[in-house]
Amino acid sequence: MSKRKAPEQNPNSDFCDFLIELAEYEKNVSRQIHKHNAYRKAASVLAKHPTRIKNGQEARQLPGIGDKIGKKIDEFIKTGKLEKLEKIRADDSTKAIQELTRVSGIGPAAARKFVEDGVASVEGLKKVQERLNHHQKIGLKYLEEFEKRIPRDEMLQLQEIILKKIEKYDKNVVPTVCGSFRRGASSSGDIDVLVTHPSFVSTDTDFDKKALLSGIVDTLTKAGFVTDSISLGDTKFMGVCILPKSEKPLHRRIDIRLIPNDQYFCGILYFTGSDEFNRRMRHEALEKGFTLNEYSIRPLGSTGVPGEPIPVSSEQDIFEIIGMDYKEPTERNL
Ligand code: DCP
Ligand code: MG
Ligand code: MN
Repeated sequence: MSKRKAPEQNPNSDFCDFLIELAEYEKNVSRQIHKHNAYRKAASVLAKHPTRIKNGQEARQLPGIGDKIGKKIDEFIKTGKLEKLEKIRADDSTKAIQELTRVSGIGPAAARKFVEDGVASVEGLKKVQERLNHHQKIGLKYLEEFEKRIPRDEMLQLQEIILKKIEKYDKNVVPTVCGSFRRGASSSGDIDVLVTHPSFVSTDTDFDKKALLSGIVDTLTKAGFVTDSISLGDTKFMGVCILPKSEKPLHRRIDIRLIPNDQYFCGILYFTGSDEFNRRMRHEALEKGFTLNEYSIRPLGSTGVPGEPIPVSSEQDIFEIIGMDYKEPTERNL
């Protein structure tokens, strides 16, 4: 979690830790994404709070912290632990599901299925390779490497190669590295690249998307940058890359998305995140009568039916339409 401060800067780090552990449980095991989001939001609010929270009552004054989390904070202060977490930690199938979802390509549903079929650990997975799909095999192969975050310095070097190779392949292609990197994060979990081409617009059904994207992927592969492909569709590549020629390169997850020119700025906005920032901005848009997603911003008629996409030629345009002050990517770390 890039947004977490080091414990010495965060007087509420122990609360944040248990909230994040609960959030992970809700996402991976009980699969209640709303609860997951609620715990994460509470953790991020507490992480930013400058002083030590004294009790649940005080915590409830903060946005995103309600009665339930307030009670948990009281319980934690009083007993030094949480009944709910103790139970979660002690449950074998929960532990197994948590362990299996460490593997890229194994989500909560697949993990549950493996556990039901008697495969309850990463070691167990290695013995049943034939039951894994291609993505899961790669996830298992690079498990430890994918779990290591990418320092910003390496992100900058990776970006340089991506931009250089793509420019060489086709100078009209416009690449942008988004995700936490674009928000200025000191480390990133993966590399999120968006590319567009001036002659590719969403209404054009003739444009050969597949040729362009696979051409880019081929170029990056021949350069020794892309090492594995997880999946290659018309507009989305999921794969693995390394810093070529470095001594002991770690394998990193990379996604490359090809976006139509007219949807590029909504795409960049979305894939820059953070996810919490996106949720807030979508909410703000709705209040002003617009619907915003990764493709477009559209006005909502009085009946709530979305109209045609509003043309935008920058991220600023989108903020302006909604009537929000522009936020630089580095100010979107919510
Ligand atoms: N995104 C979103 N909602 C999701 C998933 C993603 O809005 N459920 C958007 C916002 C994210 C961006 O896509 O910032 C990229 O997704 P990542 O999972 O790669 O997240 P980050 O790049 O922000 O963080 P990390 O450094 O962990 O990769
Ligand atoms: Mg990312
Ligand atoms: Mn990503």
